[in-house]
Amino acid sequence: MANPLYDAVFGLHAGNTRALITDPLSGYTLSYNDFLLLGSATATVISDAGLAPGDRLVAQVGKSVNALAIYAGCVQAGVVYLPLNTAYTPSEVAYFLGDCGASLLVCDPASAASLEPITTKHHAALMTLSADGLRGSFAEAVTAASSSFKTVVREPDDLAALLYTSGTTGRSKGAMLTQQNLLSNAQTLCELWQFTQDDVLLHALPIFHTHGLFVATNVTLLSGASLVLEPSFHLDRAVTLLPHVSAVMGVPTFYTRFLSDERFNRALTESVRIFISGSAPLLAETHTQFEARTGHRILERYGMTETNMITSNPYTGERRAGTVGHPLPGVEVQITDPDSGQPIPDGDIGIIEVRGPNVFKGYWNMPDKTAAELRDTGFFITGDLGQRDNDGYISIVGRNKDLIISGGYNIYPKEIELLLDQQPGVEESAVIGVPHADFGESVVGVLVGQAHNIDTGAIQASLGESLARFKLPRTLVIVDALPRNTMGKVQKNVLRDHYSDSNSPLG
Ligand code: MLC
Ligand code: AMP
Repeated sequence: MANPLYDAVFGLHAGNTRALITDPLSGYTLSYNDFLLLGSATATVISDAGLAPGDRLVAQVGKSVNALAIYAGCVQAGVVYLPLNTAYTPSEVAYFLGDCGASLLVCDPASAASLEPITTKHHAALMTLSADGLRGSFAEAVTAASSSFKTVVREPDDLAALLYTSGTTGRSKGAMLTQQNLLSNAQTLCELWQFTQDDVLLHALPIFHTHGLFVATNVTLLSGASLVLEPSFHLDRAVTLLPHVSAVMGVPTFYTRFLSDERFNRALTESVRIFISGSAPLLAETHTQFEARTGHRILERYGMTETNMITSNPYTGERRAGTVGHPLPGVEVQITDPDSGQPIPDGDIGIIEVRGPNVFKGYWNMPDKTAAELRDTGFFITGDLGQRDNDGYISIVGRNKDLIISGGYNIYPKEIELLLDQQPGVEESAVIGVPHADFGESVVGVLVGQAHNIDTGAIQASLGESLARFKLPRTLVIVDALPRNTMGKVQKNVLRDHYSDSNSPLG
């Protein structure tokens, strides 16, 4: 094939008049063919902006059909797509732009003034696209562009996307995802979850992460199904849309929010054949309550930016609460001893490692980090702690990495601690995740110092200048000292236990 990902996911739909995007409430639809034309016009704009195959395009834009077309346009033009969380601040964007050596940034018109100095510094072009996808210099260029674009030839091992994921050192790493990584995973999931052109997926996830961008979008496109493309998860709209869809993909917060709505019951979910959850742990309790209310057993799967999807509960077999199911067909999982790296027997807890066509190529310009996490044998060390039972079901029991997952967003404590340590009056700090009913976990910052020397309000304001709001500690507490073990290492588990029962200041 000339461009395996483009041809399989997008190109095969040329001339297809069925709806790719649909809004059952307003009656709006956009056919596959019209979306392909939009994607090709987008590819023309990208190419006319001077980007050659392999160049990087960074997009920090709201969720819209035109934003999705940037992904399609990049794949068709052979350009590496790098989507960013819309919550990132200019200083966060500056890092990504500089690190990847982007040629073009597409951002919201409202952010253009603050991002322009950054693109100038990094010699990248800047174009704008509004959240509804209709305004801005990029939108205007797409409207005027030719929708005939000759698809650029790509090899399976060529990069399709660069997705940044934070690291334990506080420095984000660009995961290099190839055409083959994305395509093989989408093909496997499409088959496993039995997606067909009759499906209508409620798509309320952001399209700047693996879950909403690759899992939800590629699977739908491959199967010829339709997407109800919601700008974000809005409970009332989602409840209203449920009778019109056959599939839902979400983070656990979607499901706990559904359960909090008294309209959510068996009748409302009759048309849905599959509810899929991932990106964060789904409590067994949520699984059970969900089944009691609707008769549906949520299908939980497990994945990571670097690996796409790794395991899934079965579609037809038993979906076991509290587990993430079996390795996907063609994907190998081994569970290893954290110290020796050797595989351990079923039932024992160790580090989950994964190998297969889904596993990324390495971190952008970080050979040492790549070597530390991707073994010569091809196994990627996830840093998740898990165990496999006698029936082959894998459970995730913890993390061997200092990571907080809040509402499906990853937050790396180190990044916040580095900033907290610089604040007036703060001698040192520790950032932990504590249980949160809505987001699963929320962020607590523990500061060492004297209360009269520390202005927590000023600290929050200072952090807000450089960090996306979802990363900000919801609570800051001041203590005399941090608990340490005999080796001098901060005992975060002790802090988590101490602050676990509340999201309010505990002193
Ligand atoms: C929003 N806020 C959050 C937050 N999302 N705070 C902590 N954690 C989050 N996840 C904050 C905002 O900063 C704001 O704070 C306030 O909450 C309201 O913002 P909002 O935008 O109205 O929030 P809401 O719409 O309720 O969003 C919550 C959410 C959203 C759960 C629907 O976060 C979401 O869609 N999450 C999905 C993330 C995802 O796709 N993850 C996949 C990663 S891929 P303030 O202070 O400004 O008022 C991956 C691999 C895999 O992990 O396996 O899939
Ligand atoms: P990210 O780096 O954003 O791709 O996040 C990947 C991490 O999300 C994994 O390493 C896991 O810790 C977590 N994760 C994804 N799916 C699940 C799941 N079903 N259960 C528990 N954790 C999950």
